[in-house]
Amino acid sequence: MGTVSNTAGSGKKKKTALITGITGQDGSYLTEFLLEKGYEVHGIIRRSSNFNTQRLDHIYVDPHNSSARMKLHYGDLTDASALRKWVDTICPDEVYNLGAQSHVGVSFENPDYTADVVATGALRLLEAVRTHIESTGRQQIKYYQAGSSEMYGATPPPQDENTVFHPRSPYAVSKVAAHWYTVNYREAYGLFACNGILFNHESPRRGENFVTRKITRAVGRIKIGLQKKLFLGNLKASRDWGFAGDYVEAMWLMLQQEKPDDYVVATEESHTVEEFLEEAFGFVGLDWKEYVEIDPRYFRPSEVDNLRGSAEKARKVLGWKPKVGFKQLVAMMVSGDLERANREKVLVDNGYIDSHQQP
Ligand code: NDP
Ligand code: GDR
Repeated sequence: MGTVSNTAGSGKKKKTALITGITGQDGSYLTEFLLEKGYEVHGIIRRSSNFNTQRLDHIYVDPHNSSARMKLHYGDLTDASALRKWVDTICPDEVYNLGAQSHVGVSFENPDYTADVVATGALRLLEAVRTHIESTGRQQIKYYQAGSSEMYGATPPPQDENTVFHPRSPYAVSKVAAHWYTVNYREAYGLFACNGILFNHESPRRGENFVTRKITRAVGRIKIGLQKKLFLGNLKASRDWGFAGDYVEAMWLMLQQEKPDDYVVATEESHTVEEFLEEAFGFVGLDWKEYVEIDPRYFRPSEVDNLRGSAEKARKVLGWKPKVGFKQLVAMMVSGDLERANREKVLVDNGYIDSHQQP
């Protein structure tokens, strides 16, 4: 945990960002992106019994070192007082609300908690920002809300900023609430608040229980002989999959505009889970049909069949477009997981772990 400073060694004022969800996939890419731009980055992390900062380890600098520009603070989206305290202490220029119980399937199992973190958590953070501005008389703090294509749910593609929301899970309903809280704080209090409506974005840092990473992890392990089967649910679902590294730039661009607004961020191309399997197993010369089994446990009570975004507004207004396409994304993820499986194999072969454990 570091002390809070807003000036660079040169005396030049640095921009400061506060990120919830900094330990997640997007949080780690956004932190790298902002550090590269010269920001000081503060992240709110949850206390957990195991370290949860693996995605940040490669950019972590001991806070005792005066060059450290990423600082981590304990807090939680369920804890309004902590959120207000960190906004007051850090006085950020930009706040990125990426924290969430972000697994759609899990949200059916933990609906109440999901709503608390995703919907009310966003409200708590907006309120912390609003009351901080009100009580300090400070200038604007820019706020980014991590919205999701899941909000469109049952509404058929292509989906853009004017498409009607029809959420299909407690997670998606909570994201719709967070979306409208954000719009309301913009309209009611003039807050510079933006909703990014991001379609699925993946990377080698994607959580291992999302379908893309679950597949690429299995491909690596099956190829190297550490795993025999892969159990999945609905293979017919279609998603617009992009690369997380590209998408964090769009988040930042939204906060650099003159006026706050909402934007869809997507590749405008969609593929089924089956097509992802074909591409991922095919990349290492395997036929997925020999390894994949369907386990109804992974079916959701209500499914989102088809998401494909139209990102014309982001293209025109933000000048944003994705750099990584579908095949490149799959190749990047499979290569990463093949390398990881090779390292695991060394440990398994030498008796340090068994093949079910992860290093
Ligand atoms: P991850 O699941 O990888 O990361 C979620 C982050 O939220 C983690 O840092 C997690 O901490 C943190 N978090 C969870 N619960 C709380 C809590 N109670 N208080 C504070 N922080 C909490 O998600 P992604 O990086 O993939 O996604 C980032 C955001 O974007 C999320 O809000 C997600 O819903 C949204 N989104 C994601 C899309 C995608 O395709 N990736 C698409 C559209 C929206 P910990 O590490 O301790 O678990
Ligand atoms: P999604 O991502 O629900 O789109 O939410 P996920 O990868 O979990 O599912 C995509 C599709 O694959 C089907 N599926 C499986 N999914 C998982 N997780 N595990 C399986 O075994 C499996 N088999 C088939 C699912 O039914 C679904 O149709 C992600 C999250 O990052 C959200 O936080 C984000 O808001 C949206 O993307 C956009």
